[in-house]
Parts: sequence; C-alpha cells; structure tokens
Amino acid sequence: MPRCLKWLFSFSLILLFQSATYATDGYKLWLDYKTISDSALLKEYQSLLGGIQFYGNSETIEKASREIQQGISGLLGMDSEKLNGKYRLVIGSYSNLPKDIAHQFSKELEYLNKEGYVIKSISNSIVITAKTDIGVLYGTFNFLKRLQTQQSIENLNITDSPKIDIRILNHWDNLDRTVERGYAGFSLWNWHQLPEYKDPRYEDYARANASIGINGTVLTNVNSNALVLTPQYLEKVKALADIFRPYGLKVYLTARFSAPMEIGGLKTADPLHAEVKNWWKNKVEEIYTYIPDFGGFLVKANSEGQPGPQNYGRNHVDGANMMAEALAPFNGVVMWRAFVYSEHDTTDRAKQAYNEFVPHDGQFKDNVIIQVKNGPIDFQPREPFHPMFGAMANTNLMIEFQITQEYMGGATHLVYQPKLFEEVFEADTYRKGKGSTVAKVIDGSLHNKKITGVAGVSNIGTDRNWTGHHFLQANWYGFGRLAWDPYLNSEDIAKEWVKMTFSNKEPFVEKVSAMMIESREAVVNYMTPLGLHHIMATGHHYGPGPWVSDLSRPEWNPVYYHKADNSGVGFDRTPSGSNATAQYAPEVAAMFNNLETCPEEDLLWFHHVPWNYKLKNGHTLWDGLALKYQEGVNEVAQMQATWNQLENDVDAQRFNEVKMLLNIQYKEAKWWQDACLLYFQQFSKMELPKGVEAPAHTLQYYQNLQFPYAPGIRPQW
Ligand code: GCW
Repeated sequence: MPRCLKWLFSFSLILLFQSATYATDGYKLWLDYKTISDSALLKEYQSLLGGIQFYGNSETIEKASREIQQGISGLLGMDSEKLNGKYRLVIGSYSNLPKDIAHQFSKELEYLNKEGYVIKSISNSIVITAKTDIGVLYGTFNFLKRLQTQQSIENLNITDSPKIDIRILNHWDNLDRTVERGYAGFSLWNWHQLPEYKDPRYEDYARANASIGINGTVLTNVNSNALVLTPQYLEKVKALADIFRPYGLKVYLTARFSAPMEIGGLKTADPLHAEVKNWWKNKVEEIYTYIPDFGGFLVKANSEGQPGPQNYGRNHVDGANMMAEALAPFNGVVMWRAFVYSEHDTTDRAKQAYNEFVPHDGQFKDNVIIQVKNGPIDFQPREPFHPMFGAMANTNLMIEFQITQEYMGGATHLVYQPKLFEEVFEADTYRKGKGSTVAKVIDGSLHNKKITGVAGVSNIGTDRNWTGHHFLQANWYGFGRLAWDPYLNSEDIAKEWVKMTFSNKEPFVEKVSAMMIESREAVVNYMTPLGLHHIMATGHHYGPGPWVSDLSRPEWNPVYYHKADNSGVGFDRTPSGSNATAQYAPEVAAMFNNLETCPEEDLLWFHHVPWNYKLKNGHTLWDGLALKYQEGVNEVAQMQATWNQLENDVDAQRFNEVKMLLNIQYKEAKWWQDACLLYFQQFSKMELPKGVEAPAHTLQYYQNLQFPYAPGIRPQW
C-alpha cells in the first residue's frame, strides 16, 4: 500500500476508534467506566489497588468478578490483572472467604441482612464480603461507584443493607410489545423470539438493576393478559428468569383474576369456589416447575374494568388470600393493588381506596402486600401522601411510584423524580405521633411489618438510551437507590448519578444536579400549581385539558378535579366538602383543613378558594396562580440556559439530544401556561398580572388540538 494510503488508513482507524470510544448514545447508563481524567487521582488509585482475589464459584460471583475487571480496567485505563498497588481486593461471601479473613467480619455481618455487604480495609487488603453472593455483588457495585465518583478508597469501613425487602419495577408491558404509558419505544421482552433468542440486552437490564439494588421485576402489565400464565409463555418467562437470576433479580407476573375461565376452561373465577382455588394452586405449582424462585403475582382487580373478586360478590381479602394460599408453600407473595375507584361512588375518588381497604386491616394473609400509589388520585406532579399510609397497622403495605411520566410530559420532559419520591417518604402521617413518616411506614419500622416493598412503574423500553431521554435514566437510578434506602437525599443521588453518567467536574456536577432538583418544581408549576391536579387531556394525558367535561365517568373529567367556577377554584376535601381529610390522622387532617396551615402547594387539592383569596405572599389567588405558571416556564428557560452553557463538558450526541428535548419542554410548558390561564380566566374574569406573558393563541385554539397518536396510550381506551 502506498505510504499516503497507509497513513490515511491508520488515520481513519484512529477516527473510527475515537468515535467508538466517544459514542455516547446512553446505552451504558451509569455504568460507563470511562478512564478517570484527573491524572493525579488516576495515579493514586493505581498505586492503591493491587490484585483481585475472588472467592466462590456461583454465577453471581462470576458476574461480580467480570464487573470489577471491566470496571477497573475502564476506570484505571489498565488491565486489572496488572494491578500492583498497595491493597489487594478480596471479594467473596463470608462462608467462602479464607477463615483467617472471614473471622474478622463476624461482628459486622451480624448487623447485615441477607442482601447487605461490608467493604472494609484490613492491613494490606480491601475486603468486600456479605452473607450471600448477591450481597457481594451489591458490594462490588458499591466499590466501583466509589471509584466512579472519585472517593477515597483508604481506611474503608462501610456496612450497608437494604431497608426494604422487595424493590421492584412494574413493567406495564403488553404481550404485543406495546407499553401502556411507555415513552421509550417498545417492550424489551421480545416474546415472539423467546425463549430461544436471548437478546444480550436482557442481561444488561438485569445488571443495571443489580447495580442499584433492584431485586424484582414484574414483566407484564397490570391490565393483564392471562396468556402469560400458559406453558407457551412460561417457557419464555423462564428464559428471562434464568438470565436475571445471577443478578438477584426475581421475576413476578401479573395475574388476571379471570384466568381460570380464560385459559382454564372453568365457568367461574369465584375465589371461594373449590375448583377455582384448586386451579390457582395447580397453576402456581406449574409456574414453580419453570421458575423455582418465582417471586409471585401482582394483581389489579376490580379497577378500571379489570376482573376481580367483586364480580362474584366477594371482596379484596377473599381474592388476595386465595392467591396467597397457592403461593405460600413456595414463599411467593401477592402484591394486591389498592388503585380502585368506582363511577358509582359519588363522594370523592380520593377517598375510595381507603374506604375499600382499611376496614379489612388484619385480614390479609402474611404473604399479601397491598400496593398503594404514592398519592390518593393518580401519579400527579404533586399529590399529598396517600391516607392509607400508616392506616393499616396489621397489613403489609408497599408504595407504588410511577417512574414513567404519564402525567409529566412523557419522556420529553426533564423531570427529576427522586425529588418527588423523597417528598413522599418524608411526609409525616402522624399515625404514631410526630415523626411517623411514610418512609417508616414503608420500611416496616412503624408497625413492625413482615414484608416491605417499593414498586416503580418502569420507564424503560427499546430506545437505545433505555428511557427515551438521557436524564430520565436518573429516575430509574434514583428509584433504585431510594428503594434500597428511603432516607437518602435526592440531591446526593442526583450528584452521584451525574458523576457516574457524565462527569466529575465540580462546576458541572453542581450546575446539572441543581437543574435536576429544580426540574420537579418546574413541572408542578407549569402544569398543576398550588394543588391543581388531573387537568391533563383525556386518554393519553398529553398536554393540558382543564376544559374536558364530557367523559362518561365523572371522575375521568378534569372539571371534576378543579371545580373552577365564578366563585373560585379547587376541590373542597375538608368537612364542608368531601371530608377526605378525615382519612388522615387528626393532626394531619387539622393541618389540611385549616387554610392558615394547609401548605399552599396543596391548597387547591383541599380547598375551593375564591379568586381574590390572599396568598401568603400577598397576591390574590388568581395572580398567584398565573405567576406560578410563569415561574414554571421561566424555570424551564433557566434549565435550557444552564444546559447551553455546558456544551463543552458533554459529548456532542447527548448534548444535542438533551438540548432538543429541552426546547420541546419549553414550548410545552408555555402551552400549559397559556391554555390553563386562558381557561381559568373565563371564571376569574381577572387580568393577567404583570410579569405573566400574554398567551400566544386563543383558548379555542388549544381546545382544538388533537393528538390521536400520542405515545403510551392505553389501547382499550
Ligand atoms: O393512571 C391510570 C393509567 C392507566 C393505568 C392505571 C393503573 C395500567 O392511566 O393506564 O393502567 O392508572 O395504575 O392501573
């Protein structure tokens, strides 16, 4: 080859290599072990880390070993076999470690639960150990995180255990691969090609979950399809479970209550009927022949048209206990959802779950967990905490968050949700006096619960970057972290994620994490400020629709929730209205009932307030509302400005993708502001205050917008 061609060839190879190295399409999530760019730190780590010794030979240990090799080679820019620094890494479960090392940990291990771990420096070693290999894997990821976030690895003495048992993603994935409320492509599960074709992505998914301590996944939609319980599908489920197992990720399925009729040929699904009970017993036994560590069922019953025990004059206890009995011999659980409301109950949708479930406290079997959404309506940008938290002292009860952004702009809007999760966990239920936080209800400590859990409706799909928007990976990440420990601080989590995902550079971390923290209040402000809720457009919930009033069920209409009229706006849930506040502990009810003490962020959730009511800052309600909308829009503008300053700190691909999405978010925030203010202005009949931009179009223009193909729509609706 002539010289110049040779040169060109090697030059293009370099370019190719470079673009491969710097291709940052987001696929690697927070596990992109890029070489540390701070050369002093890099040298320091290289001088500290010696060889790696693994003990144990399970598949989980193999994964941990591969992870550490991959992580260290990447981060330290050298083959991990060549390490010859001061401390060797000794990794293995207590029972596999050499006795002389293991015995030094017997004290620490006493305090760990079966998934916890210890990372400790002893003489010339750093030891990562645990009671189980899964604990070792979690410890390994934690050690790597220390390197990724550039923390010291000397004098380590870390012990950590998850505070919650079941830390689970709920996929609302259908068997045809559409995803209800999914905004990141199609379902990851390629049912058609399973079980033979094992997409490597399945393992990457399990590994990502393990890295943040998620230990369960419900593969299918709560609006369920009984077919997944047939042998044809169970074989496919088994293939996934086999891939996930080494990562400590258990598989669960949604169980359609009418399955005994649909796939079992029975005439009834009555939970008290002997044949039905038997059918479920046999079905469960069959499932365990495929998946010996199957986690159990998630059930949506008698809710939004799903079949359930009430179809047979039975109640939730009858239904849940019947399934629990079948699962008990295998240590399986039933997660029974409390998301129920009926169009025939004219009181207040916010009250219905409590009314249907709380009277049954103490009647559910030990392996039933009631799964309760974080707020009493439905995953709004802000809701007060659900009154069921702390109200069922004798029933296992888990919380459900929605990581996917059904009511927050889909995957287009940058909303950092761990801020929301944290707010809910910190809320005080007062069920056992001051300090009875939701976190204590959920970690089981308030009432000494047998099983505890946190569920998050997944925002993951086939999009190359998994979540549709690079920043929404942080919501998956932060969900996992808070499910592990609901007392963590959301800002710390944001910083940790930014460092692992983008860069450790100080000003960058500060600016980006501040932007993330701000983003949660921004979405509240530009969509539903001051306690407004459920005013999204119908069906797809994309964009504003406060005017919608013609749906068949009253509680599906936004007008049901805001109750705007000439006298004011807001839902009176105090004793003069629906009295939903009575479902909270007396201290909390009193706080919400009183206009003086009700937090203004929840004002219109609990009160119908005149347009000229004086807010704490002296503005009238109307002016305050308009200014809040404007604040939300301004906050998005600020997010854009922050991001635009950071062009040189981020790879071009992610920079541009985020930039384009922020532009859409700004446009849509403005749309929310204009449409809502024009609509409410018909009732307030007041001018927009100074500082609030005039709407770009007429109210009619916004009312006429149609989005028949907005993503994530529920097919049946
Ligand atoms: O908010 C509603 C959603 C439905 C969802 C339901 C639920 C899976 O609009 O799409 O159904 O909540 O949580 O069951």
